[in-house]
Amino acid sequence: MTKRDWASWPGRLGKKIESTSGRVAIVSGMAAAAGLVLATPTVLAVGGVVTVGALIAALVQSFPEKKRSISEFIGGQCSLEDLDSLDLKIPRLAVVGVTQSGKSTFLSTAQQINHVHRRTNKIYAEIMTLPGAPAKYVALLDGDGEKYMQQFEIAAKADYLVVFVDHNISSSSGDCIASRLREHEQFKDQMEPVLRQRGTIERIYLLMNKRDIWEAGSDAAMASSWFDAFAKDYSKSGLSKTFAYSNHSNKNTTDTAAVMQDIRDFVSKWKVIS
Ligand SMILES: Nc1nc2c(ncn2[C@@H]2O[C@H](COP(=O)(O)OP(=O)(O)OP(=O)(O)O)[C@@H](O)[C@H]2O)c(=O)[nH]1
Ligand SMILES: [Mg+2]
Repeated sequence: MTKRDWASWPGRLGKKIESTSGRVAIVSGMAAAAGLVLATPTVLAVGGVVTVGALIAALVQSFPEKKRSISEFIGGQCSLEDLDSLDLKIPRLAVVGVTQSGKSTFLSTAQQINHVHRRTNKIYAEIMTLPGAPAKYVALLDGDGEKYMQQFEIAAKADYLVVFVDHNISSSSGDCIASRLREHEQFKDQMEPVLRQRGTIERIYLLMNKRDIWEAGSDAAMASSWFDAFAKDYSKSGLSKTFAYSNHSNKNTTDTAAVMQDIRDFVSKWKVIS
Protein backbone atom coordinates (compact mmCIF):
# COMPACT_ATOMS: atom_id res chain seq x y z
CA MET A 1 0.00 0.00 0.00
CA THR A 2 1.25 3.51 -0.79
CA LYS A 3 2.67 5.23 2.29
CA ARG A 4 0.99 8.48 3.27
CA ASP A 5 1.18 10.71 6.31
CA TRP A 6 -2.31 9.83 7.59
CA ALA A 7 -1.88 11.87 10.77
CA SER A 8 -1.88 15.03 8.64
CA TRP A 9 -5.26 14.21 7.03
CA PRO A 10 -7.63 15.89 9.57
CA GLY A 11 -5.62 19.15 9.38
CA ARG A 12 -5.56 19.09 5.58
CA LEU A 13 -9.28 18.32 5.50
CA GLY A 14 -10.04 21.26 7.84
CA LYS A 15 -8.18 23.66 5.53
CA LYS A 16 -9.88 22.22 2.46
CA ILE A 17 -13.35 22.57 4.01
CA GLU A 18 -12.57 26.19 4.97
CA SER A 19 -11.76 26.99 1.35
CA THR A 20 -14.72 24.96 0.06
CA SER A 21 -17.32 26.38 2.49
CA GLY A 22 -17.34 29.78 0.76
CA ARG A 23 -18.14 28.14 -2.55
CA VAL A 24 -20.80 25.92 -0.93
CA ALA A 25 -22.40 29.03 0.67
CA ILE A 26 -22.68 30.71 -2.75
CA VAL A 27 -24.26 27.59 -4.24
CA SER A 28 -26.65 27.35 -1.24
CA GLY A 29 -27.63 30.98 -1.74
CA MET A 30 -28.35 30.28 -5.39
CA ALA A 31 -30.39 27.23 -4.34
CA ALA A 32 -32.40 29.38 -1.93
CA ALA A 33 -33.12 31.84 -4.73
CA ALA A 34 -34.13 28.93 -6.94
CA GLY A 35 -36.53 27.86 -4.18
CA LEU A 36 -38.56 30.94 -4.92
CA VAL A 37 -39.34 29.68 -8.41
CA LEU A 38 -38.99 25.86 -8.16
CA ALA A 39 -40.85 23.31 -6.06
CA THR A 40 -39.20 22.83 -2.59
CA PRO A 41 -38.41 19.01 -2.85
CA THR A 42 -36.43 19.64 -6.06
CA VAL A 43 -34.39 22.40 -4.41
CA LEU A 44 -33.74 20.22 -1.33
CA ALA A 45 -32.53 17.35 -3.51
CA VAL A 46 -30.20 19.61 -5.51
CA GLY A 47 -28.87 21.24 -2.31
CA GLY A 48 -28.21 17.84 -0.73
CA VAL A 49 -26.32 16.58 -3.77
CA VAL A 50 -24.20 19.75 -3.90
CA THR A 51 -23.27 19.58 -0.18
CA VAL A 52 -22.46 15.85 -0.16
CA GLY A 53 -20.51 16.27 -3.41
CA ALA A 54 -18.50 19.16 -1.91
CA LEU A 55 -17.70 17.09 1.18
CA ILE A 56 -16.55 14.09 -0.87
CA ALA A 57 -14.40 16.37 -3.03
CA ALA A 58 -12.82 17.92 0.10
CA LEU A 59 -12.10 14.45 1.54
CA VAL A 60 -10.41 13.29 -1.66
CA GLN A 61 -8.51 16.53 -2.31
CA SER A 62 -7.15 16.66 1.25
CA PHE A 63 -5.73 13.13 0.95
CA PRO A 64 -2.14 13.21 2.38
CA GLU A 65 0.60 13.32 -0.27
CA LYS A 66 2.27 10.06 -1.19
CA LYS A 67 5.47 9.30 0.76
CA ARG A 68 8.50 8.99 -1.50
CA SER A 69 11.28 6.45 -1.27
CA ILE A 70 14.69 7.72 -0.19
CA SER A 71 16.30 5.85 -3.11
CA GLU A 72 14.73 8.40 -5.51
CA PHE A 73 16.98 11.13 -4.14
CA ILE A 74 20.31 9.47 -3.47
CA GLY A 75 23.12 10.83 -5.61
CA GLY A 76 21.31 14.02 -6.60
CA GLN A 77 20.13 17.29 -5.11
CA CYS A 78 16.64 17.84 -3.78
CA SER A 79 14.55 20.48 -2.00
CA LEU A 80 13.44 20.75 1.63
CA GLU A 81 9.89 19.83 0.49
CA ASP A 82 11.29 16.63 -1.02
CA LEU A 83 12.83 15.79 2.36
CA ASP A 84 9.44 16.30 4.03
CA SER A 85 7.91 13.79 1.63
CA LEU A 86 10.37 11.00 2.51
CA ASP A 87 9.17 7.68 3.86
CA LEU A 88 11.94 7.80 6.51
CA LYS A 89 12.65 10.54 9.01
CA ILE A 90 16.39 10.96 8.65
CA PRO A 91 18.66 13.36 10.56
CA ARG A 92 19.34 16.73 8.95
CA LEU A 93 22.71 18.38 9.00
CA ALA A 94 22.95 22.03 7.97
CA VAL A 95 26.22 23.72 7.13
CA VAL A 96 25.89 27.42 7.89
CA GLY A 97 28.08 30.50 7.89
CA VAL A 98 28.70 33.72 6.00
CA THR A 99 29.56 33.71 2.31
CA GLN A 100 32.86 32.24 1.12
CA SER A 101 33.63 30.60 4.45
CA GLY A 102 33.93 27.14 2.87
CA LYS A 103 30.54 25.47 3.44
CA SER A 104 29.96 23.99 -0.01
CA THR A 105 33.61 23.02 -0.36
CA PHE A 106 33.28 21.04 2.86
CA LEU A 107 30.16 19.23 1.63
CA SER A 108 31.69 18.26 -1.70
CA THR A 109 35.03 17.27 -0.13
CA ALA A 110 33.26 15.20 2.53
CA GLN A 111 31.28 13.36 -0.12
CA GLN A 112 34.26 13.17 -2.46
CA ILE A 113 32.32 14.94 -5.18
CA ASN A 114 34.19 17.13 -7.64
CA HIS A 115 31.64 19.92 -8.07
CA VAL A 116 32.58 22.72 -10.45
CA HIS A 117 33.20 25.45 -7.90
CA ARG A 118 30.67 28.27 -7.82
CA ARG A 119 28.83 30.30 -5.18
CA THR A 120 25.67 28.74 -3.81
CA ASN A 121 22.52 30.69 -4.67
CA LYS A 122 19.66 28.61 -3.35
CA ILE A 123 18.90 26.09 -0.64
CA TYR A 124 19.49 22.48 -1.61
CA ALA A 125 19.77 19.14 0.15
CA GLU A 126 21.79 16.06 -0.64
CA ILE A 127 21.20 12.69 0.94
CA MET A 128 24.37 10.92 1.93
CA THR A 129 24.47 7.20 2.61
CA LEU A 130 26.67 6.03 5.46
CA PRO A 131 27.61 2.45 4.72
CA GLY A 132 26.74 -0.29 7.21
CA ALA A 133 24.06 -2.84 7.83
CA PRO A 134 21.51 -1.43 7.71
CA ALA A 135 22.76 1.64 5.82
CA LYS A 136 22.14 4.99 7.51
CA TYR A 137 21.28 8.25 5.83
CA VAL A 138 21.80 11.90 6.56
CA ALA A 139 20.40 14.90 4.70
CA LEU A 140 23.00 17.62 4.11
CA LEU A 141 21.58 21.14 3.76
CA ASP A 142 23.39 24.06 2.17
CA GLY A 143 22.38 27.59 1.14
CA ASP A 144 23.66 30.98 0.05
CA GLY A 145 25.86 32.55 2.74
CA GLU A 146 25.02 36.03 1.46
CA LYS A 147 21.33 35.46 2.15
CA TYR A 148 20.98 35.07 5.89
CA MET A 149 17.31 34.08 5.53
CA GLN A 150 18.44 30.93 3.69
CA GLN A 151 20.97 30.22 6.43
CA PHE A 152 18.34 30.64 9.16
CA GLU A 153 15.81 28.51 7.31
CA ILE A 154 18.15 25.52 7.10
CA ALA A 155 19.49 26.07 10.64
CA ALA A 156 15.92 25.98 11.97
CA LYS A 157 15.39 22.58 10.33
CA ALA A 158 18.68 20.98 11.40
CA ASP A 159 19.40 18.37 14.04
CA TYR A 160 23.13 18.91 13.66
CA LEU A 161 24.65 22.25 12.74
CA VAL A 162 28.14 22.74 11.34
CA VAL A 163 29.06 26.43 11.62
CA PHE A 164 31.86 27.75 9.45
CA VAL A 165 33.94 30.79 10.39
CA ASP A 166 37.25 32.04 9.02
CA HIS A 167 39.79 34.84 9.38
CA ASN A 168 39.38 36.37 5.92
CA ILE A 169 37.05 36.07 2.94
CA SER A 170 40.11 35.28 0.85
CA SER A 171 41.25 31.73 0.24
CA SER A 172 44.89 32.73 -0.14
CA SER A 173 45.71 35.54 2.35
CA GLY A 174 46.68 34.68 5.94
CA ASP A 175 45.84 38.18 7.24
CA CYS A 176 43.20 38.23 9.95
CA ILE A 177 40.61 40.87 9.06
CA ALA A 178 38.69 42.46 11.97
CA SER A 179 35.62 43.28 9.83
CA ARG A 180 35.40 39.63 8.78
CA LEU A 181 35.40 38.50 12.42
CA ARG A 182 32.62 41.03 13.18
CA GLU A 183 30.64 39.56 10.28
CA HIS A 184 30.77 36.12 11.94
CA GLU A 185 29.74 37.63 15.29
CA GLN A 186 26.78 39.44 13.70
CA PHE A 187 25.76 36.26 11.90
CA LYS A 188 25.72 34.38 15.21
CA ASP A 189 23.77 37.17 16.96
CA GLN A 190 21.13 37.13 14.24
CA MET A 191 20.88 33.33 14.07
CA GLU A 192 20.57 32.91 17.83
CA PRO A 193 16.88 33.90 18.17
CA VAL A 194 16.03 31.57 15.28
CA LEU A 195 17.73 28.66 17.06
CA ARG A 196 16.12 29.53 20.39
CA GLN A 197 12.70 29.51 18.77
CA ARG A 198 13.20 26.07 17.21
CA GLY A 199 14.26 24.54 20.56
CA THR A 200 17.59 23.05 21.58
CA ILE A 201 19.47 21.60 18.64
CA GLU A 202 21.15 18.22 19.15
CA ARG A 203 24.70 19.22 18.23
CA ILE A 204 26.70 22.21 17.01
CA TYR A 205 30.19 21.79 15.58
CA LEU A 206 32.02 25.10 15.09
CA LEU A 207 34.93 25.12 12.62
CA MET A 208 37.56 27.84 12.22
CA ASN A 209 38.23 27.13 8.57
CA LYS A 210 41.19 27.87 6.24
CA ARG A 211 43.77 27.01 8.87
CA ASP A 212 46.08 26.02 6.01
CA ILE A 213 46.59 29.75 5.45
CA TRP A 214 45.96 31.55 8.77
CA GLU A 215 48.00 29.25 11.03
CA ALA A 216 51.17 30.04 9.08
CA GLY A 217 50.48 33.80 8.82
CA SER A 218 51.66 36.61 11.08
CA ASP A 219 48.10 37.07 12.52
CA ALA A 220 47.82 33.46 13.71
CA ALA A 221 47.72 34.41 17.42
CA MET A 222 44.97 37.00 16.79
CA ALA A 223 42.87 34.53 14.79
CA SER A 224 43.35 31.83 17.38
CA SER A 225 42.44 33.95 20.41
CA TRP A 226 39.37 35.39 18.64
CA PHE A 227 38.24 31.85 17.83
CA ASP A 228 38.74 30.61 21.41
CA ALA A 229 36.60 33.44 22.77
CA PHE A 230 33.97 32.95 20.06
CA ALA A 231 33.78 29.20 20.74
CA LYS A 232 33.43 29.84 24.48
CA ASP A 233 30.54 32.15 23.73
CA TYR A 234 28.85 29.43 21.66
CA SER A 235 29.37 26.74 24.28
CA LYS A 236 27.91 28.97 27.02
CA SER A 237 24.91 29.92 24.89
CA GLY A 238 23.09 26.64 25.57
CA LEU A 239 21.84 26.55 21.97
CA SER A 240 22.72 22.87 21.58
CA LYS A 241 22.74 19.75 23.73
CA THR A 242 26.36 19.09 22.76
CA PHE A 243 29.00 21.36 21.31
CA ALA A 244 32.44 20.86 19.74
CA TYR A 245 34.88 23.13 17.96
CA SER A 246 38.18 22.87 16.16
CA ASN A 247 40.54 24.56 13.77
CA HIS A 248 39.87 23.20 10.33
CA SER A 249 40.95 23.20 6.72
CA ASN A 250 38.97 21.79 3.85
CA LYS A 251 42.34 21.22 2.19
CA ASN A 252 43.42 18.88 4.96
CA THR A 253 41.97 15.40 4.49
CA THR A 254 42.55 14.47 8.14
CA ASP A 255 40.46 17.47 9.29
CA THR A 256 37.60 16.60 6.94
CA ALA A 257 37.76 12.94 8.00
CA ALA A 258 37.55 13.97 11.68
CA VAL A 259 34.36 16.00 11.11
CA MET A 260 32.92 13.16 9.02
CA GLN A 261 33.63 10.71 11.84
CA ASP A 262 31.77 13.00 14.23
CA ILE A 263 28.82 13.08 11.81
CA ARG A 264 28.89 9.28 11.47
CA ASP A 265 28.88 8.89 15.27
CA PHE A 266 25.93 11.25 15.49
CA VAL A 267 23.96 9.48 12.76
CA SER A 268 24.70 6.03 14.16
CA LYS A 269 22.88 7.02 17.37
CA TRP A 270 19.92 8.42 15.46
CA LYS A 271 16.69 6.50 15.86
CA VAL A 272 15.19 5.98 12.40
CA ILE A 273 11.44 6.52 12.29
CA SER A 274 9.64 5.16 9.22
N1 LIG B 1 42.66 28.17 1.63
C1 LIG B 1 41.46 27.62 1.80
N2 LIG B 1 40.45 27.96 0.97
C2 LIG B 1 39.25 27.37 1.17
C3 LIG B 1 39.01 26.45 2.21
N3 LIG B 1 37.70 26.07 2.17
C4 LIG B 1 37.16 26.72 1.13
N4 LIG B 1 38.08 27.50 0.52
C5 LIG B 1 37.88 28.37 -0.65
O1 LIG B 1 37.00 29.42 -0.25
C6 LIG B 1 36.15 29.80 -1.34
C7 LIG B 1 34.71 29.77 -0.92
O2 LIG B 1 34.33 28.42 -0.65
P1 LIG B 1 32.81 27.93 -0.70
O3 LIG B 1 32.82 26.53 -0.22
O4 LIG B 1 32.20 28.21 -2.00
O5 LIG B 1 32.15 28.91 0.35
P2 LIG B 1 30.61 28.96 0.78
O6 LIG B 1 30.65 29.18 2.25
O7 LIG B 1 29.87 27.80 0.26
O8 LIG B 1 30.12 30.31 0.06
P3 LIG B 1 28.61 30.72 -0.41
O9 LIG B 1 28.12 29.67 -1.34
O10 LIG B 1 28.81 32.04 -1.04
O11 LIG B 1 27.79 30.83 0.83
C8 LIG B 1 36.49 28.84 -2.49
O12 LIG B 1 37.39 29.48 -3.36
C9 LIG B 1 37.18 27.67 -1.79
O13 LIG B 1 38.11 27.02 -2.62
C10 LIG B 1 40.09 26.10 3.07
O14 LIG B 1 39.99 25.31 4.00
N5 LIG B 1 41.28 26.72 2.81
MG1 LIG C 1 28.26 27.64 -1.02
